[in-house]
Amino acid sequence: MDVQHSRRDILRGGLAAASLGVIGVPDWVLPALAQGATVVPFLEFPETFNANPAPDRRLFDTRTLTSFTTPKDQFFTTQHYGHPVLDAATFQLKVSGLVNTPKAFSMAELQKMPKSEVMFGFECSGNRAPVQGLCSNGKWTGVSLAALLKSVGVKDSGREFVFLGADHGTEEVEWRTQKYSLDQQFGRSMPRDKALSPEPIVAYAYNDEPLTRHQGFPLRLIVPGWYGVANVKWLSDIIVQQDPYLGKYQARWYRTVKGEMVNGEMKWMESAVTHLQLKSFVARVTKEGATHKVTGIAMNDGTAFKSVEVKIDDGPWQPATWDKQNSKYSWKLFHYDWKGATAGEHTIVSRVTDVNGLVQPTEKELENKKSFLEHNAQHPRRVMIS
Ligand SMILES: Nc1nc2c(c(=O)[nH]1)N[C@H]1C(S)=C(S)[C@@H](COP(=O)(O)O)O[C@H]1N2
Ligand SMILES: [Mo]
Repeated sequence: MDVQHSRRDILRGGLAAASLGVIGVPDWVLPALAQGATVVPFLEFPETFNANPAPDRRLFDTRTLTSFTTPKDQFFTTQHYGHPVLDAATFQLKVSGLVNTPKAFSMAELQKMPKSEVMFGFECSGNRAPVQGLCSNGKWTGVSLAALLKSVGVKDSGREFVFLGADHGTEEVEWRTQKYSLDQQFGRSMPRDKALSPEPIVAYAYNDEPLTRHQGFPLRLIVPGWYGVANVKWLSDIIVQQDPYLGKYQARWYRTVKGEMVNGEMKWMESAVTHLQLKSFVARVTKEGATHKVTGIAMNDGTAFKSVEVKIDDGPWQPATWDKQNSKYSWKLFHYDWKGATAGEHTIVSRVTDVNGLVQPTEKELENKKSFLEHNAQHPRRVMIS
């Protein structure tokens, strides 16, 4: 059952939907703080988390979450070479390599092409406890990447699609015993199937306004269901080639190092950071009268969810309620009313399960993951109830 696509799908889903507690639940809009309501502090939350090294990096304070889409000036931001300032009037997106007609597109040309849009929430692959602030959600509008590529004619031999940002820096590139100091642009790649799939968008707008400079003005790649790093900002070049691209931020920086049991043997594998791993966490707790309202965020690659549950201390897993605005590639908000909370310290944790039966892992189950990227462990929050 596909619980996240529409209310009708949810109602058709019968039993599983009932277990989510979605039937008969009023459509709720995320509330700002109600009169007399207070935000319950998270005990491990470092209050100085956003002070440094702002403004180059901004984390979203999930405790202030009051809207489904993140306002543009609160959208998290992080990047490797600062923010280039580009002039939309002279900007060009150059498409070259294994295409029939290499072409440079102006912003005016792109804006005349048919529009595509997607509600997409993503996190940086480095997002993790205790802050979980490297994630946001909103509506992206632009041109379908597949349509753009079809308009220049991709050759059959084109298998690797490289996306370069206008941002660049000097990198020490090592090859065997040699070291070269080279000026390189930020670059990422995708295989042919992904690049020509219907979802990716070359986006020029966020929540119906031009992208901010932080978000990649005037143009960025949006790859619904993939980690932040795939969404190349200040997108200036698309190069179609045959062989895998092995730039620093593709092959070296964004890797996961983990041990996996294969045929009864531990294999230490290194893999690329691509699609979002199944994850949820408690984002915000407010006290409203006798009830503690828990709001959480869940994310994955677009695979439908089966359930999201919340657990207090050593109690049972309890079903949470989905926000009706959730859509396939958005972040998914969920809600849980915690009644009868007693004074003192408590632990509150969430977990999601997808329709394939994949369950969000515990910290313990991730112990063989050495590197911190793609950290989708269940995240117990400690709160003090007064
Ligand atoms: N050109 C360019 N694009 C980039 C990056 C970058 O350094 N340069 N960083 C990536 C990473 S690691 C993330 S998490 C997202 C962050 O996007 P945001 O700043 O809009 O949140 O941008 C991605 N796109
Ligand atoms: Mo990232």
